[in-house]
Amino acid sequence: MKVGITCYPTYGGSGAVATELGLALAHRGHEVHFITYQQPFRLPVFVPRVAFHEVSIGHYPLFQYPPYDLALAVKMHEVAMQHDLDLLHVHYAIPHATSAWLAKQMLAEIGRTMPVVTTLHGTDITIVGQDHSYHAITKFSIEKSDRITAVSSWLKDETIRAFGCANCRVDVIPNFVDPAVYTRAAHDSALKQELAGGRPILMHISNFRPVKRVLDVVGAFAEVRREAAAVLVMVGDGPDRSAAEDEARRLGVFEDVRFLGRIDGVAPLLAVADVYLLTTDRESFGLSALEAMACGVPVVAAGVGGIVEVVEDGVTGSLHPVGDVKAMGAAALKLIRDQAHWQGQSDAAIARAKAHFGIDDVVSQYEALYQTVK
Ligand code: GMT
Repeated sequence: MKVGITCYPTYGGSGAVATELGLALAHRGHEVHFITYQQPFRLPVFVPRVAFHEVSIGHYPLFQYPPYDLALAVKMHEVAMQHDLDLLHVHYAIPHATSAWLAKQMLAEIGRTMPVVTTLHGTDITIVGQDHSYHAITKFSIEKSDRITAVSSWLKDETIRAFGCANCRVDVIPNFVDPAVYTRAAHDSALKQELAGGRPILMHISNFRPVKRVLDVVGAFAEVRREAAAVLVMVGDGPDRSAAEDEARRLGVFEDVRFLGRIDGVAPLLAVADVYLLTTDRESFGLSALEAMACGVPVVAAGVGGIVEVVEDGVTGSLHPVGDVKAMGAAALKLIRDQAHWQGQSDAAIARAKAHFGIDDVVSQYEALYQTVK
């Protein structure tokens, strides 16, 4: 099949999932066209059967807000015609599902059918889509999609609740991980010495947006640090990074926190971590938690949203009330102090990641879905 994929190309789970899916589809012989404003961050320079089409936005002094969604629709229309696409698969509803609907209408004018598959990822439903400025167009664009998928059952239910589209058929296709990449065996363990001088490593990866509650990550680490030697590795960047740095200073643990900034390939880092911390207050899935689990890293998280479908409480990590940094700290401390407990959760995490979220199985689910609209 010839598939057009649109996503946010910069750092973030939805872009990572869309890109890994495109690469896996190409590997299976499909032709994949990424249509977005920048080369997706997980897309290597050249891969057979994969093309990147850059959306360029015309500027004009009248435009205080250049209309990216229109430029995207035009590029989708152009790529669909030039490459005879079979379908458009958009990741994150706003504005991608709307642009795809526009492109579909333009193609219909010349007698071309263009099915649109929309994958809902998280804040497109839970935050941005519920903002009054975007609610009606998000509901419309979701309802006009030929197929809708959500990355967790929780997100599916939340979509139906927030948009009232009781008749929408939303299929749950979870995020996935490649166990050949996300494994301790594939990476150099010497990095652990480099980062932490052999001390246990707690890790967090995100875009440091308020929803991630990165101050709680630092708070939980401070609980651990009070009792044991350890290092916190914070990967990523975003609006709350400075506040997290300040919190580390305030709690007297700044010397033991490494703020690495934005890093695209996180597998080598996860492969040397001992505990993964995820403190988000509304997580639709938690891709980084899954990637950590695949690397055998138990996850200590706030037990909300779709994260409870990823992390099995007490088995592959533990789930706690949002903001309960004491409980999260205590759970992390137990993991780094009790080797047998850590090993049990680590083994279970690897097994769960492979059994429920393996790349081959999930990509097949998308392929099957595509066949229904082709
Ligand atoms: O919704 C977002 O915050 C953006 C998105 C992203 O691009 O990082 O994250 C969401 O999609 C990921 C991939 O499906 C999920 O793993 C994240 O849980 C989800 N983020 C939230 O729900 C906060």
